[in-house]
Amino acid sequence: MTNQVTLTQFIIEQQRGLPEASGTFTLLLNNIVTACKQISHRVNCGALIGVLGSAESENVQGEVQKLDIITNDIMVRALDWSGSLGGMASEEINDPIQIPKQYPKGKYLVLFDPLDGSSNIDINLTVGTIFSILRCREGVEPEPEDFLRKGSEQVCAGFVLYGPSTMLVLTTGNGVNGFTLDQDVGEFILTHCNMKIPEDASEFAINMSNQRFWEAPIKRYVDECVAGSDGPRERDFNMRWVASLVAEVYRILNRGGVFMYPFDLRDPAKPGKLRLLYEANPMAFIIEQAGGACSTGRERVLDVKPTSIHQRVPLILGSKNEVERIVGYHRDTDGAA
Ligand code: AFP
Repeated sequence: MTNQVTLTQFIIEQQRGLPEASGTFTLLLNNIVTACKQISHRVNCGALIGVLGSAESENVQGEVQKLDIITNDIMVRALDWSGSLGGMASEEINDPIQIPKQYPKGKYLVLFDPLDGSSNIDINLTVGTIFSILRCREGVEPEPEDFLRKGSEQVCAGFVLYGPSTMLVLTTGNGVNGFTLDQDVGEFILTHCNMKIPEDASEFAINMSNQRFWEAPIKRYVDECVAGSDGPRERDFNMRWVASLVAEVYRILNRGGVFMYPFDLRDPAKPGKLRLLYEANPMAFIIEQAGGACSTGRERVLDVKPTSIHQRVPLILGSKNEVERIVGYHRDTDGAA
């Protein structure tokens, strides 16, 4: 028997370290992982199972859905019966998802994006599932306000990457660990212990086509990266843009870098594209636990007080020294205003 550590063993051993643990969290995490294995299978089948384009309908974001709604249903069905949840919130559903009356309610809330990067599905590029877990009052129907909690209150955050391999990246506040799905056995195996992000980096990720809508601090940072060794940074930079947050974050966890989806001058009511509760917050928790930093440019993401479930925020995350430089540029600009 190899000395591989399965996700199940890892979670149970972590639970042993929490004397008050009742096993409810372990069951919840196990159910999330089961849902993600099912989603991985659907994604890996791609056009073979004919779902691409079949579930044509508009979601609450006004976007055409394909596998989005199917993966949302997989997550809901895997979680709603467990007795561990007071409720759920999904990128695909406008209002919080209630636990059916026939099931007991529990002490956790799960907020998730079932298929991040879904516009990549049709072109067979990496997509993923992002989830965030909060505690809630037990046995009562959660109010919308129960979901509107700062990211610093998360008890767990993770994402599953459906790429060349299927990987789970997870934090419960004691560092970040990566698990690779052994497709033959159907178990996630610990392959990336205690992931740490290099504090310096020479790779940035941003959608350059939005350049004319950026604020000055972002323009300054990107211009300096593009100027490379001829400019004030005196070294060359590389650029990446996968249009899939999970892929960008996983790359940064492995080799450093900085990801930016900044405030966009096009529509002040839409301060960025990424959603706070089920994209920015879980990624911020993971990035900080791995030694990186995550900011809106003007505020630590985990300190942002949410005002609505589908609220968007500007998102700058990655290698600590690069994020701090960008935040400094925002301070310079705001201070000069
Ligand atoms: P989709 O899920 O609609 O593909 O959006 C993915 C995403 O929210 C995030 O994963 C990417 O980093 C970002 O949007 C890509 O945005 P652009 O398509 O504007 O580059």
